[in-house]
Amino acid sequence: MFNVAVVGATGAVGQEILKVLEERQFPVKKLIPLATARSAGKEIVFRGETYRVEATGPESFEGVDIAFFAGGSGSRDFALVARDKGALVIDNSSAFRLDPEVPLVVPEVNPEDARKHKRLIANPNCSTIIMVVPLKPIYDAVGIKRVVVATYQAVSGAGAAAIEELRLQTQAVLEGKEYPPQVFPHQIAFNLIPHIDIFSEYGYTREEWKMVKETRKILHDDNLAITATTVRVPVFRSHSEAVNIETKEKISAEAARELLRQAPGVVVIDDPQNLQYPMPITATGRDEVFVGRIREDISVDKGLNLWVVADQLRKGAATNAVQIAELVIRSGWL
Ligand code: 2RA
Repeated sequence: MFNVAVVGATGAVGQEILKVLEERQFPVKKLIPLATARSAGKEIVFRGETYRVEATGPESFEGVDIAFFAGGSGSRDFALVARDKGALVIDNSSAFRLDPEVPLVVPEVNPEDARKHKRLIANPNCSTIIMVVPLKPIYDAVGIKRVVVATYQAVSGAGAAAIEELRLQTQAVLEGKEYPPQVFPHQIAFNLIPHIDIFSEYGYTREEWKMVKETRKILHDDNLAITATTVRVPVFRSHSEAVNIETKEKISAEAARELLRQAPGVVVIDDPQNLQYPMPITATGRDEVFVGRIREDISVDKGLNLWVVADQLRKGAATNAVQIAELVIRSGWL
């Protein structure tokens, strides 16, 4: 049994981590829910017990075995404090993801990387996790030369305030009222915004670069060509991605479907004749990555198109983080 801290326990990801720990009966001896000073004093419920959330401080990590950092900005220094005090830190922020000393792990894809941890393991970005789970079996079977991905990302990826903004703005628009954007740069209700995180090199956003660099790190392939366009859509929960793959060897749609059916953490829903394909409402509340619309890209010799959907708060964040901890414990790598 372990003393477990959850930093950012009142946020969208932190709340989900608590839920996943409870559902998966994670061996929690003592729970320490932490947050910023602003959220300290709020109450959370875990396994039927009410806890008062404390403000995160250097002394918060005394005796902590495992610390889940939900990924809020400014938690970087505390992650290092927790690690130095002896906790295994699983960090959902982007602070350490590309650090060569820090494993970036999706348990279905690169579990062995976790073995090399120095008490700090990074959880990849949600849209990366969702994509690499179905890419991995194809990568192993036939090799991948290039990936072109467009995302359709739910507002909950931007946190609890973003969920509220979509809800209130949708109501306001329907009532013909103004609701100026606060979280997003533009109106999100009845709109799409081709802009997630800040703009960076070559006109790509940081979210797009995360998908490129993190995927290469997870698959250990710096030569993988990958380009992304990431888009915010007025969906509350679960990200979708249109993934185009150029493979090294040819694979038929049927063979890819079979591979994906066997792949850990993947559910194939692909029966277009009966209108069966995954959608955000299919994936919400689930831990698997759903794949459908599997077909050959007939514009090239060796190509595939996939439609991929997953609950980004669960598999894209909380579930993946808890699965990393389970992997480390199970493998005796703690
Ligand atoms: C988003 N990628 O959806 C973020 C969350 N990690 O905005």
